[in-house]
Amino acid sequence: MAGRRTNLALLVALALAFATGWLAFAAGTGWGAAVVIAHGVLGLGVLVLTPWKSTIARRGLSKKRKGTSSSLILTVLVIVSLLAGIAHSLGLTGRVAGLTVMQIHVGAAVGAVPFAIGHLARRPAGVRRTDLSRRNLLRAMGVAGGGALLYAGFESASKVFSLIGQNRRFTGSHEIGSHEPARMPVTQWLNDSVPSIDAGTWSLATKTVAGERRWTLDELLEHRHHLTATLDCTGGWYAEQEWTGVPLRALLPSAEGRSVMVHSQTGYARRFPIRDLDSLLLATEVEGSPLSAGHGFPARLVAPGRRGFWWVKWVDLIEVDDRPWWIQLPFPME
Ligand SMILES: Nc1nc2c(c(=O)[nH]1)N[C@H]1C(S)=C(S)[C@@H](COP(=O)(O)O)O[C@H]1N2
Ligand SMILES: [Mo]
Repeated sequence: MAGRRTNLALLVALALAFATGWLAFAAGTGWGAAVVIAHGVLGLGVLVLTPWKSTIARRGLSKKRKGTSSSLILTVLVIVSLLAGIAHSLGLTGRVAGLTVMQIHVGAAVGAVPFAIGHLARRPAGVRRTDLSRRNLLRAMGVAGGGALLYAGFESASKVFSLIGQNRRFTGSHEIGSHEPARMPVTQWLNDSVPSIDAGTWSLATKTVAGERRWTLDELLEHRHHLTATLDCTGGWYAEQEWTGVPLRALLPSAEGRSVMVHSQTGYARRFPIRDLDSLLLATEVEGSPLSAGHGFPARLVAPGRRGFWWVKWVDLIEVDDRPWWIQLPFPME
C-alpha cells in the first residue's frame, strides 16, 4: 500500500475508534452492542495497519525532521491505549501503577488527541478524489476484515478466560459482585468523594412547578418496591442486584414537565427525559440491606438500561421542570 493511503486509512480508523469509544460509554441497552463491536474492530484495524505504517515511520525517522519526538509520543500513546483495550477485553482487569486498565485505555487515547492534531498539522494527509475508488474501498474492506478476524480471535480468547468466571456483557464489562453488594466496587465518575450522611437529619426534597416537598428517610422506607437491575460502570465492570426503594413516579405522582433532574448532595447530578419517571427507582436498600456509605447511603438512583454514571448516589433533590433532558454535558464533569 502506498504511504499516503496507509496514513489516510490509519487516520480514519483512529478517528472512528475514538468516536465509537465515547459512544460505547453511552451504550446501555441493545443497540450499544453494535457500537462496542465496531469499536473493537476499528481498534484492531489500527493494529492491522501497523506493518505498513512502521515502514513509513522508519523512512520518516531517518530524515531528522521537526516534530519527531511528538510523533513518537503519539505512537507510544496509541500503542498503550490499544494494548490496554485488548487487555481489558481479555479480562486482565487489574491495576497498573494505581490505574485500572480501562483508565489507561481511555487516558492514553485522550492524551493522544493533541499529539494527533499536531502530527496532522505538520504532516497533512492529503485527500484526493481518487481515494474513494473501488480499489481503495476494497483495500479498506480488507483492513476492516483483518480487524474483524483479530476481533473474533480475541473474543474466543476472552471466552476461554470467561471459563474462570469473567463473564462479559455486550458493553464489554466484566461481572463482579452480583448479588453480593459488599464485593461490588465503589466507584466515582471522576473525583467525587463519599460524604458521611446522618440519616436522622437527612431529608430528600422533590420540586415541581406546584411546589416543594420534603421526605424523611422513614417516609421513604415505607415504600418497598423491588427491582432487579444491572449497574454497568464505564470503568469496565457490572453487577446485577436486587434493589428496594421508591419508584420516582410515587414521589412525583402528578408532576408535569419535560425532564427530571436528580441531584446528589455532592453536587453531582444527571437530567433524564420525563418518561423515565416510570422506570427510575430511588433505592434505599440493596439485596435486603441498607446501602453502604460508598454505594450511596441513604438513597441512590437505580436507572435500568443506563450506564453507571447515571446512577446518582447520595440523592438529596429531585426536580421536574420544562427543560429538555439533553441540556447537559454528555458526560459529567466531576
Ligand atoms: N454523586 C455521585 N454519584 C455517582 C457517581 C459519582 O461520582 N458521584 N459515580 C457514578 C458512577 S460512574 C458509577 S459506575 C456508579 C457506581 O456506583 P457504586 O459506587 O455504588 O458501585 O455511581 C454513579 N453515581
Ligand atoms: Mo462508572
